[in-house]
Amino acid sequence: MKKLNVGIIGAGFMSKAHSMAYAAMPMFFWPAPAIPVRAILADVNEKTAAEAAARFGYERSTGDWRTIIADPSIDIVDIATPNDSHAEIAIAAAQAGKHILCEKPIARTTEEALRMLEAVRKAGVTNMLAFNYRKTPAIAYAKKLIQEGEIGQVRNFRATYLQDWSADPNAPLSWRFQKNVAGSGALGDIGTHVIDIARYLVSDIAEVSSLVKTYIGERPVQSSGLDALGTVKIGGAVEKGIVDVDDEITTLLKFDNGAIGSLEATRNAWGRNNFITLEIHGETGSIYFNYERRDELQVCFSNDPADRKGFRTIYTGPAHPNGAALWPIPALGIGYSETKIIECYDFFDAVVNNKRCEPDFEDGYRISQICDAIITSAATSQWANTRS
Ligand code: NAI
Ligand code: SOE
Repeated sequence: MKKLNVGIIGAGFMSKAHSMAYAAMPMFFWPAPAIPVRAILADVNEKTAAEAAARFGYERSTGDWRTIIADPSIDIVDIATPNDSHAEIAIAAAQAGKHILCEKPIARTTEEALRMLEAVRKAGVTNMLAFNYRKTPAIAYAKKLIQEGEIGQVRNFRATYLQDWSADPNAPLSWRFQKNVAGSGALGDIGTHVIDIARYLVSDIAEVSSLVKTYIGERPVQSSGLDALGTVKIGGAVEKGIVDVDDEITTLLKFDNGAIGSLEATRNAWGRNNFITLEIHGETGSIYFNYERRDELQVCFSNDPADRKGFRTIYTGPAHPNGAALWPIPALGIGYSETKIIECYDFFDAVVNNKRCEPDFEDGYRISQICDAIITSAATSQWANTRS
């Protein structure tokens, strides 16, 4: 069977998730499009790279990502670094003819995103953005129901992405609070996941009317170590640094296909952990999803008999998208890792069979334009067009 050599950049949270998917993908999807070979891992810190390579199963490591780009044996470059390095690495990888899996959001700015898009188009390499939540079987099944007309024309889409790891002002100043690294705050970090799902399930977004807030203006500086996402509390008199990104966004949406909706994203909602909810109302039915109960899709159809009309729960399993590859009966428990395994399968399938991968850099660029419109709308108190 064909093998493809992967060079991964970054040794943190996503490096672990992607590496696990490379190991697991052929165990779930067989025959696999190709076998991922975990060839080399790079991190800015050489010692961290060596440790992570041993832990995540890579043959070798390096302290310089350019080693991966220069290596002719590497087929795939996996970008699992913070957002400030996505553009530089992706453009170099495309110029070297490598296929690219890049973490979300595509970049810090739309200008960077456009340069990345132009580079992959020019090189003709397969490219994918890691908006993995849309790979959750229940969300893919919602897409199937909508495409098959089960709820009729979509009228309203309502989404939240709520977390609470940044609600405590003593949670440290992660790179996720620094505009020069992250680009934006909750908007780019988690809002983009639900913008991706909105575009996937409904249609592209034409206009937005938005509010953007920052509640906690400074945070304790993190002295060392990997990003701990608020789990390490720094108390007492400590040096503080400026937070220059948003804590929360809320926006109304007008879709290209005439549907309307709303979307909220914050990492400051006490009690909410990874609370991605979607409610979609169509002419003839409704769909509800909550990622904290991600095996389940709730559906309601207008033609159900009057005495039993209401939401009912479908547990995803072998009968649902990618379900047959995962587990033999419903409700065994789909997790975050499964979304990454499906993402890995889709990417390898696209590379080997020379297909367009979804979501790709074009989707990432559009999502970046939508984020810009959300910021513009909040600043001007006006509706903003996502294409101007
Ligand atoms: P992290 O902070 O856990 O790890 C980042 C790693 O990249 C660190 O090991 C750091 O030393 C390394 N690094 C930073 N700059 C580098 C450079 N120029 N060259 C080589 N190594 C470098 O970050 P995490 O959480 O893994 O996030 C990485 C990316 O993944 C971000 O873009 C983030 O938005 C995205 N992400 C996506 C998730 C999803 O659900 N799809 C979940 C978490 C993060
Ligand atoms: C932190 O908000 C984070 O790790 C995001 O960066 C991811 O994209 C999200 O999936 C989980 O939470």
